[in-house]
Amino acid sequence: MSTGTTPDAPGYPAEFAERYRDAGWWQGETFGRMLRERALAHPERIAIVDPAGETRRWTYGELDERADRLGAGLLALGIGKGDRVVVQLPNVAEFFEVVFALFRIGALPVFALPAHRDSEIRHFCAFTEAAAYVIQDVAEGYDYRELASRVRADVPGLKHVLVVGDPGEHTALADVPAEPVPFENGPEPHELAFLQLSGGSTGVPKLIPRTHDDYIYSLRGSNEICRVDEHSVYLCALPAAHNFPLSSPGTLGALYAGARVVLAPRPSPDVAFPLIEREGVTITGLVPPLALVWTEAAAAGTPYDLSSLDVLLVGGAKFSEEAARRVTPALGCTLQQVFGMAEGLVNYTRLDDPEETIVTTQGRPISPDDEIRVVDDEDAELPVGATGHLLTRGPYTIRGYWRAPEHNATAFTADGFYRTGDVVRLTESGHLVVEGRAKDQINRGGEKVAAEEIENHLLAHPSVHDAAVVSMPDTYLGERTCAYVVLREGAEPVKSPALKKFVRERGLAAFKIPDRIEFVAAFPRTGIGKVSKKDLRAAIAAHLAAAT
Ligand code: J2J
Repeated sequence: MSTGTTPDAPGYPAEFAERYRDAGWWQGETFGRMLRERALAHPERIAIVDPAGETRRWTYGELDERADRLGAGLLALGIGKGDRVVVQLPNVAEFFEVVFALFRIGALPVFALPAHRDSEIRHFCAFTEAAAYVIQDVAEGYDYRELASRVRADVPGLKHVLVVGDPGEHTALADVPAEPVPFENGPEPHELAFLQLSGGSTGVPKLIPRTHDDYIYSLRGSNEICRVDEHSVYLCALPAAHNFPLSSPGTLGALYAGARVVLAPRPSPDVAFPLIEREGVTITGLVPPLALVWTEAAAAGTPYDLSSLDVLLVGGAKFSEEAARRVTPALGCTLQQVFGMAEGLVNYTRLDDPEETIVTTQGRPISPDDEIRVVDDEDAELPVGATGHLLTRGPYTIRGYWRAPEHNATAFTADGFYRTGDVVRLTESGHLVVEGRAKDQINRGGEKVAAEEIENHLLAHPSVHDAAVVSMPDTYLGERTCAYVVLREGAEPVKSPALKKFVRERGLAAFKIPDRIEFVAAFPRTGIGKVSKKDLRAAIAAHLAAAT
């Protein structure tokens, strides 16, 4: 029998599960038990530092007790094992209280981002048949309670909205906790722990089912590679729900190690640098545009002492060699490139790799059991050094998305390799270099935008006949989005600002709104009549180059 398989998602075939257990990768841990063990071992040690407002410092004992009480309260509300709960919180301590409460009772957090709006949240709540949706009252000037009211009106099955802060018409999270009860029905290590979001290339984001066993292995492996131990202090500068700051090695890796997590409400140097000095931060992770901003701020001279910082992880999008070379001189820490994906596979440069390797590659896999194939368009394996499609299979890479059998048939090979959509090359030393992308996605400084999703929003406009969204080069973000639009003949003409406004008002994350819209009479076509996005990308790149 395969393990972790549910009617909703394919798990690992039995022979693989056995191999991963025998090898010691899967050690039969769960998140709920893990936190309890840490809390028993060092109850007084600080686990979470939340500097927003008056700084809060939760010990391991306190986090454990809060998770217990909230878990009991959620059970009393009728939320139980296997139920989905959409969690959309900024970087606040309650994120961990909620997530560990859910882990403990075996309910599955669905990790939404603070940037998500009506269309994404409605989809997550409806598609997962969520029992509850957890929000902050107001963050960065946005009132999530109003969003929740609209979503509830559209998704009647959504029974509970739980609010950190002032609940308005909903329920305050602070009113939910109850007396702890023994959780006899907690999840098993091979069962699902949560649903993570895929960057995606399809009309709606796919959900990624991760098990306790597989994810905890990726944390343990990451900790070893990034040298995270109980003395480490991890700064969570990116949105906490992102897979990178969650697990590479991230906040969950830090908690696994018994280390300290410091939450940055925003990732800018004016917020992060004082926190690094004050809290003695040793390690953090950033996407390339932020790494550039930090490098420049430090090189220009900062009054803050950053000398505690040992390691800066940079990943989520390609970090240029030139930018990579500037990190250590400016920030005085070791650069570690990370090329990962919420579906599983994570690659790191090693801290003792030669500098050339650190600045020119995106690292090598965590596990000796991570299988890597670089193939051509026909799935034929290419020799080492050739550039091709990256396929992967291993002890923490999913075998299928959640409730997506049709998509799984093409996103995975028959023998269970995940088609990453990344175009890579393997070096002689076994390191991967990301050369490009075959998936129909824009990587906007680490934020992933699925072209089809945005095209669908554009097509909803009555004047739009056809739409094709492509990436355009950008010195800061690496890529931005450019939407090519063909207007409907005879329809009311629409201009770029009005069309952007139309898309924004449909309710979606701000980073998905096209940066630029180009109106054309027709799209270039490939030999077989498909829209040639390659030609569109070349056209906008040439146009931008000519303009500068
Ligand atoms: C080029 N492209 C990269 C890199 C990710 C750690 C780090 C990142 C993610 C992440 C993650 C890249 N160079 N260094 O989950 O645990 C692009 C690839 C990849 C996609 C995955 C982690 N690092 N990418 O970014 O699920 O295209 O995960 O397939 O958001 O980001 O995106 P996501």
